[in-house]
Amino acid sequence: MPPVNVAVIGSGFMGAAHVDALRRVPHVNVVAIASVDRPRAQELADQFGVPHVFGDWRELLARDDVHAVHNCTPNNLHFEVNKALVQAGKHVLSEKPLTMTAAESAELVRLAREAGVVTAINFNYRGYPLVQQARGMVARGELGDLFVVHGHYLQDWLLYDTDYNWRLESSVSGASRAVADVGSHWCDLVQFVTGRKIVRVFAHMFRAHETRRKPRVAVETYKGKEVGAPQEYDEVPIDTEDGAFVLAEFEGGLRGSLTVSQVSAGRKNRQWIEVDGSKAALSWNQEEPNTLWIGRRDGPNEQLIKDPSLMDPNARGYAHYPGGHPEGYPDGPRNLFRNLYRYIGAGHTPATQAPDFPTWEDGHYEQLIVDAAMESHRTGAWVDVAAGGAK
Ligand code: NAI
Ligand code: SOE
Repeated sequence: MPPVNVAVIGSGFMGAAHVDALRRVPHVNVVAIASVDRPRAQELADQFGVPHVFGDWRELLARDDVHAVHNCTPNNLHFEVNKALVQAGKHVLSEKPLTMTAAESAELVRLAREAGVVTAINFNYRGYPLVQQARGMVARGELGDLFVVHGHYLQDWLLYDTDYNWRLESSVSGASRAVADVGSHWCDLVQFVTGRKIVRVFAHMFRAHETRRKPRVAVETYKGKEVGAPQEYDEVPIDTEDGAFVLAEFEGGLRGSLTVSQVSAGRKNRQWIEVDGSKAALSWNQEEPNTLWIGRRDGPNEQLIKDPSLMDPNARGYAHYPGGHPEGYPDGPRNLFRNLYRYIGAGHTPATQAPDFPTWEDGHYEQLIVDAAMESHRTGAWVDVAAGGAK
């Protein structure tokens, strides 16, 4: 299989994570990094042996030696950058959220189909071995009829009013923050594991801080926790939610609930899912991803440890080391990128083969869920996840 040449846009938290993961994917060359932070992009390029660095991502568009691009920019650039890339004929992996509105994400899906390129979105938590195992167990009916899905996504990095990042600015991040930023991962994960879409939501959003102290210098994602309270700041109003409670109805009448919060002390990235069925239940926690809990009524509960020899064939390929050797956050994207480039390398398209990675269609559907949650919060009513735009 000839190698696929990949460029990464953005050199922040995720730009660096993508380069690192891509370097561990077979048949992929990372050929360029583009970022407005050129010095940091150069530093990454030197570290990982990447030949080209650009200050402007548009320089990638006309290059025939760039086949695919990863968009790791802040949310407000996703639509413009993703659109230009597919129109230039590039395969694109976008960071989540796909765009800031469902109208934009519908347009992107349409444009990508017209261009005939392969698109993906980084709902990276699907890439964990035990998440794949959980999906297989549900699909094989090991849980029986599904009754309830519940869980939460809790963080503390925005707990204090001195914590700041571009995600707190709706013009950069979007009208929803906690739900779109991390609740979207949870919704994607439970839909992936159960194989059922969320069709209706009832949401109540809340804000712990009406104003925050914005430092006069930019603070990278999570770094505010290390540097402490800013010495020089402006007090600014906040118009996005610090958290939410979301009730959800899934296809087939399955019901669920999600609590999401970015102000829960001690919780770092506690993304926790539980699926309860008529025969058994399962739960998985992103902070302890190498254990899958299986609950039973008439027998002892189990803790399945990530160990390829104990896992199903569908999940085994996502584990790269024997049992007792934990695999973690950097390995999820690596697995999804592997699937993506295996698919592109084999010349597949969605018309010829179902993708084994999250796609822009999934990203668009998430955007519809986020929009429905915001409308529900505004109106105090259940809202259907509209099937508007491209499905
Ligand atoms: P960040 O602030 O750490 O990095 C953003 C990068 O984009 C910076 O290097 C910045 O210089 C660059 N940039 C800004 N404007 C640009 C432009 N016009 N052209 C080129 N580069 C530009 O942000 P972070 O945390 O890396 O987030 C980036 C995206 O990744 C967001 O959409 C976020 O939602 C997503 N994300 C996803 C995660 C996941 O687990 N799937 C984890 C963290 C972030
Ligand atoms: C910050 O809340 C963040 O980095 C999100 O942007 C990511 O998508 C999530 O995976 C971890 O937390």
